Parts: sequence; structure tokens; C-alpha cells
Amino acid sequence: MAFWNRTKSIDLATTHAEHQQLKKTLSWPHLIALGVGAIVGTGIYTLTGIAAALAGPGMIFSFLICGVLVLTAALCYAEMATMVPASGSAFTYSYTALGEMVAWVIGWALVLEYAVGAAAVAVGWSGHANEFLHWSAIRFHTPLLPDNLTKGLLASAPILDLVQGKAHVDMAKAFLDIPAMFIVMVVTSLLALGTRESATVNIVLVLIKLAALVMFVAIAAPYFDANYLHPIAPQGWGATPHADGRNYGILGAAGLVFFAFYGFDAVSTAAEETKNPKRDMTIGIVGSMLICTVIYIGVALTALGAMYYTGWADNRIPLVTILKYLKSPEAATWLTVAVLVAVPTVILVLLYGQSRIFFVMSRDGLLPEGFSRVNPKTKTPIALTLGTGAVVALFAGIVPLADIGELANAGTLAAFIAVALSVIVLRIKQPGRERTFKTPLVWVTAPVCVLGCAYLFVVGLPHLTHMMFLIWGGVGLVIYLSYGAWKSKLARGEQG
Ligand code: ALA
Repeated sequence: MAFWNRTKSIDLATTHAEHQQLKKTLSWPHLIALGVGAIVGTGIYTLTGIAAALAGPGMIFSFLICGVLVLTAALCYAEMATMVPASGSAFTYSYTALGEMVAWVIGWALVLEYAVGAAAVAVGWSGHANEFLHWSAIRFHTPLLPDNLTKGLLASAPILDLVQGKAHVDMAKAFLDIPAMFIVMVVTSLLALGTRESATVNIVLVLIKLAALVMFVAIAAPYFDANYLHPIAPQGWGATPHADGRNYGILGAAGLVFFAFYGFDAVSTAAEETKNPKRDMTIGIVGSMLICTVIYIGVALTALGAMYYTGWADNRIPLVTILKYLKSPEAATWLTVAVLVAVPTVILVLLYGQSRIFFVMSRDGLLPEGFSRVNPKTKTPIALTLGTGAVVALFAGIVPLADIGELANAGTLAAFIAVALSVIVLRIKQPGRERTFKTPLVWVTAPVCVLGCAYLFVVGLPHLTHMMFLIWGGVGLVIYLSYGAWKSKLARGEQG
């Protein structure tokens, strides 16, 4: 077998040396909380505003398209996660089905999903933190952060302009997004304390987050005016690039709100720490996905019907803005507080996923061994968690939201394609292997996932995102060819 397509055996993927084993502490309520905790976040609370600008009321279809697509992916993930109950998500699945080089590229793309995604969520959180600081300044005369400490270095100039050399960063106007950095550091510390503690706190916070959305729907639904939904698709049904570098239209918005849907796959990264992976993973992944899809469609439709979308399009705090417009300032404040308290769960799950992906890649010899050292007391990779958190905090401190949201989507779409392909390949190559959860209508579901995600990637995402993704992938490939291809455990004949 050539180096690039050597595969890891599924049986060995689930057995590891004592000092490299993670503790089994999680069961399905933890996993559903992890899933819902990772899914509901900046996507619905913040990106809804940008999606409205891109597609108008038609964004409801953007949400629907993504919901269906992500459901196909969730079903494929559930089959893989129960068949290969080991840390590493799409990376590990691809390693067993598609070969080492593809697995590396997918693991590398997962950095976009998890680390870049976590930074994007932190930036969305920061918008609500600023709203809270303003409220508190009016109410209690507390001090405000200076403007140049609430936005990232790059936020003053759209990235496309920077890339094309049309804009320069005005250092006096924007420097660091301190709230975004702050929240990443808080979450990192929580995570370093250990999986179990973090996951239990997570359950309470998920309930707060859901309560805030239910409150939003309860207050806004009575104002529903169907006239606000016309015209339904002011920017068309496709994806049309505009001069600002964004893709307008329903498919263009789908390329963005896709962000709101993923996160359930982070659950699969916890498979190795799950007590009864076969049952718990299935309930955790599919269940959390379905719950979130229903909530999203409800919230988006309510928002569109309560206030004409131009009033909150491109707003960093769209739901809060709608509640204020409906003369419910207290509810607006409560929603802001709920986001501040609970959306960090999204960052928590994404950072958790990121540190575990690096952990597994290192355990397989594709990254230096130091990455997979677990602390003997907590049995968690503390140093790795802290290191990952530091890099993400820096990133969150300097970059703007929409661009990194779409970049995170690119990585996620690539991972979804790889997982659906893995399902197909293993069904053909290892038909007799036990599958606790079988993807229903697999010969329809998996190809729809592959083709749908590829289509959304190519058509829905802006050109700039394609460019950044290619550059990132290229860097990853160079690292693989100069390190992992020679150092991986498979290369050294240690397993496989
Ligand atoms: N789905 C997650 C969010 O919307 C990443 O924040």
C-alpha cells in the first residue's frame, strides 16, 4: 500500500496504550447537551442578521437547505461514530476508510471547523458583551471599554479589501477584540479542569440558552405579520457574488448559516470518553441535531414575521434588536445575558473537539508526540488544551466574524464529505462489520451528503473563502509530506 492511502485498522483505532487513554465518563444526556451546546450559538443569535442581509426572508429556505444537508451528515456520522467509537471524528473515520493523506487533510480542515469556528463564536459573543456593557453603563454608570478594544485588528477593513490591497488597517480605530479573547480564555480554563466537570456545567447552560430562545419566540410570535415575508427572495434563489465579496441570495446565505447547524459532530469526538458508545452516540448525535433544526426554523420564522428584516439585517445582535423594537427591553437584556452566560458552551465544545483532534493526530504520529500527553491526575491533555486556547484567543482577538464563519464552514463541509465517503467505502470494503447504527437509505443519504456539501462549498461559499481554504490545505499538505508521511505510526509499521 502506498504511503498516502494506507489505512488504519478499525480494531486498532479503538485500542491504545494506558498513558494515552482517556477516561470514560460521559453518557447520552451529556452528549445531547454537548451537541445542543455546540450547535445553538452565534449562528442563530448573530449570523441570522447577516443571513437576512444576504437573502431577506428567503433565508428561511437557507436554514431549511442546511438542516436537510446536515441531517444527512448526522446520519453518516452516527454510523461512523458507533462503528469506530474513538476520538478524532472525521479524521479518525477517514483514516480507517480513505487513507492517511486524505485523513490528514481532513484533520487539518477540522482545525478550521473547531479552532476557527470557536474564534467566530467568540466574536459573536463579543457583540452581545458590548451590548451588555452599554446597558450597564446607562443603568449603573459603569465604564465602557474603549472602541478600539472591542473590535479585532482586521475588523476595520473587510478582509477582501485587505487581500486586494485596497484598504489598510487603521490602528487607531481597531486593535483587539478584548471580550472575544477574554471568553476564549475563560472557557479554556474550564476545559482544562476536566471533561466531566465541564460537561455537567454545560447541561445547565444549555437549558439557559434554550429558555432564551423560547422566550424570544413567545414574545415575538404574537406580532407575526405575514406581509413581512414579501418579497420572499429579494436577492434571488442562487448565490450571486457582490462587490463586497459576499454571496447574496438564498444559496449564498446557506453558505453562511450552515455555521449555525454544525457542532453535533463534536459529539463524535467524545466517543472514546463515552460509557456506552454504541447507544449513547446514536441518541446524542441524531437527537441533538433534530432538536436544534426545529428550534432554528421556529426562531428564524418568528424573527422575520415580527419585524421587517431590513430593520435588523447585518446587525450584530439581531434578536436583541427585535425585542427592543417590540418594546420588550427587559427581555432584550435577559436574552443578552443568556447569550453571555450560555453561548460559551459552543466555544467549550469546539475547543474540546479541537484539542482532541490534535491529540489523536499526535497519537497516530502525524504530529509530535508531546501533543498526546495526558495529565496523569485529570486524564485530560491539559497542556494541549491550554495551547489550543491561547492560539484561538489570539485569532478571536483580531479577525472579523462573517469571513471566519464562512472559512469554518469550508472546513466543516470538507469533513462532512469525507465522513459520507467513508461510510460508502466501508460499506463496500467491510460489509460484514458490525454496525450498531446503520445510516437509513444509505445509498441515497450518503451520496446526497457528498454532492450536497460539495455543491454548497463550490456555489454557496464566497471566492475569498475558497482561496483561504486552498492556501490552508496547501500548507497542511506540505506539513504532511515533510513530517507525517515519514513519522506516522503506520509509516513506522507500529500499527495498521
Ligand atoms: N453551530 C455553532 C454556532 O452557531 C457553531 O455557534
